[in-house]
Amino acid sequence: FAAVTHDKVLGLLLGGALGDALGAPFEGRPSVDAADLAAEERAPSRLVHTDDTALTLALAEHLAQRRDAERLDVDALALEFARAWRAEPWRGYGSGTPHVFGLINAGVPWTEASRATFQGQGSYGNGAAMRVAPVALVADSLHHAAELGQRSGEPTHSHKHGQHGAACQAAAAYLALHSDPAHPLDRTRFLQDLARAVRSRPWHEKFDRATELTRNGAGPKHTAHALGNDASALGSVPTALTAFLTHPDDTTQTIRYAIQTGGDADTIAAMAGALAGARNGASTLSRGLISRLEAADQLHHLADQLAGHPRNPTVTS
Ligand code: F2R
Ligand code: MG
Ligand code: MG
Ligand code: MG
Repeated sequence: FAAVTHDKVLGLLLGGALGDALGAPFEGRPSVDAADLAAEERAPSRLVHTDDTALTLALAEHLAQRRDAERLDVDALALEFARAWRAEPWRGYGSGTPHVFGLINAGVPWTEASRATFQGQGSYGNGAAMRVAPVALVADSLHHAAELGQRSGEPTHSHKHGQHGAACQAAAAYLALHSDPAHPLDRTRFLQDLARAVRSRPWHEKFDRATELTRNGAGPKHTAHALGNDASALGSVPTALTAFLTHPDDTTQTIRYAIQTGGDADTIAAMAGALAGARNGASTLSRGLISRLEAADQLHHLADQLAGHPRNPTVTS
């Protein structure tokens, strides 16, 4: 296990936001041309984030402010998420989650509001997974990360697949954060560890397929076809994992691969970028791209707070 440095904490936050903002113009496209993506990288314009980063900021702020043993107050968190949506409803939210947030803002308890969507089934979307990575910064074990991830998902995603998506991405972020970039990542072991943290058959089937895809060096289109690229948790979290496990030592390549899976490109790239950023640190990210990131200052400030969090006593700079 590697020490959790300030550079890794910042890498997790900036990598996620960069994936989101760079992927945003491509969300919903069935496929993404490498030339279009290169043009987006070269453009001088500000990199504007979407709901993925807006809610990640809300969760990171929640964690930074709570230094008690519980770390997560789900009742307060539900209100904070709903307020973040009300402040900026134009950030590219879909339809399900804003419905839940509207109910919460009207005083309906989240336990009820989260069950009001999809004919009472609740959401199995990737919205709980897309925002979850910061919980890895305050977790003291792999299972703790998965548990915090699942609980942070509950206010909006009452379907078990939506919650397992958050548990999976949180556990993956924990493993990436504690991995040593000086040594090659053992991909098979990474996925075996995840399977211990997320005990659900459909997820295990996805992990097996991801193992095959990374072993065979599958490209983004092949991976999207095999694992999915939609806004469901099961159809995007394993795809993001595969992007990271294909390029674990290069955050920029991870993000490019994730965006080129197409479909829910901002969210797949946000999740993959957080994993690669947590492993490789912020210092490996392109300064030019980071300087264009809308939320860069806010994320730097949160990294300072979370790197000094009592959960991270071993942080070194
Ligand atoms: N929604 C979007 N982008 C499309 C709209 C863009 C926007 N209108 C614009 O103009 O810019 N992006 C963001 O939403 C995704 C995260 O979704 P979340 O928060 O999980 O939402 P939701 O609606 O609960 O679930 C997403 C979709 O999954 C399907 N689904 C979920 N549960 C279901 C169930 N029980 N039964 C059937 N279908 C279910 C639905 O298709 C939902 O729409 C991210 O991409 C984020 O970037
Ligand atoms: Mg989005
Ligand atoms: Mg290396
Ligand atoms: Mg999206």
